[in-house]
Amino acid sequence: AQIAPGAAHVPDWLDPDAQRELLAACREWARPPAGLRTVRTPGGGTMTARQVCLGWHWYPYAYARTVVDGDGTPVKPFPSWLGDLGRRAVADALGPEAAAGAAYDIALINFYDGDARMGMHRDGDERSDAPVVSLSLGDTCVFRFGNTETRARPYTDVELRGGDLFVFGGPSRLAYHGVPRVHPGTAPPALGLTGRLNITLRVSGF
Ligand code: MD3
Ligand code: FE
Repeated sequence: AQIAPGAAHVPDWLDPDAQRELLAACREWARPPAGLRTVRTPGGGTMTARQVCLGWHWYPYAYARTVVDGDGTPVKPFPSWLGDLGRRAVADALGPEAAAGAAYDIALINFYDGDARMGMHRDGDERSDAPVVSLSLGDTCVFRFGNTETRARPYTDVELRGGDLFVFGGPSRLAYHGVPRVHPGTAPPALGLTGRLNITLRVSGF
């Protein structure tokens, strides 16, 4: 379903096997070196979701090839199968024209426990306007999709469940968005994940 121009939600895009495989890969990527870390913002705040990056390392508010705000090691490579998954996701959500030539080279993976949230923000550190692909695993969350002008209303709240795909392209690429709440204990029990995990795929343009 399209929720705004260029923003499409595809519930249940990942089948249970695909969810299991993606979770296993995320757990591997979360291990040190260059593993899961707590992100500290320049203002002295701490993000409640913990993060691991592939391809390029994001630190507020820029990209680097090493974990400059962590163990200093090289960022793990972005695997080509993940780029294929990203193009398939965009083609399914927005159509084949939108996916053509999108060379995904960044993955940001956020791990949320029951109390974790993400404040309203825009993602503007990439130089490409290629659509951002979001894949969710585990607990359901409230995803807040706003407007391009301000972090306040008007916005639309959408439930994002494990297995859901969301793609943000066109005019939605620079919209404010956030995660005001996670619903603990709503993950499919067979997956074996406590909490929520979100993978975003991006094109750096670098
Ligand atoms: C809209 N992640 O990693 S996913 C982020 O659930 C981020 O972890 C949230 O916001 C999460 O930056 C929300 C949905 C999402 C991701 C990227 C976007 C929406 C977006 C980029 C541009 C516009
Ligand atoms: Fe974001």
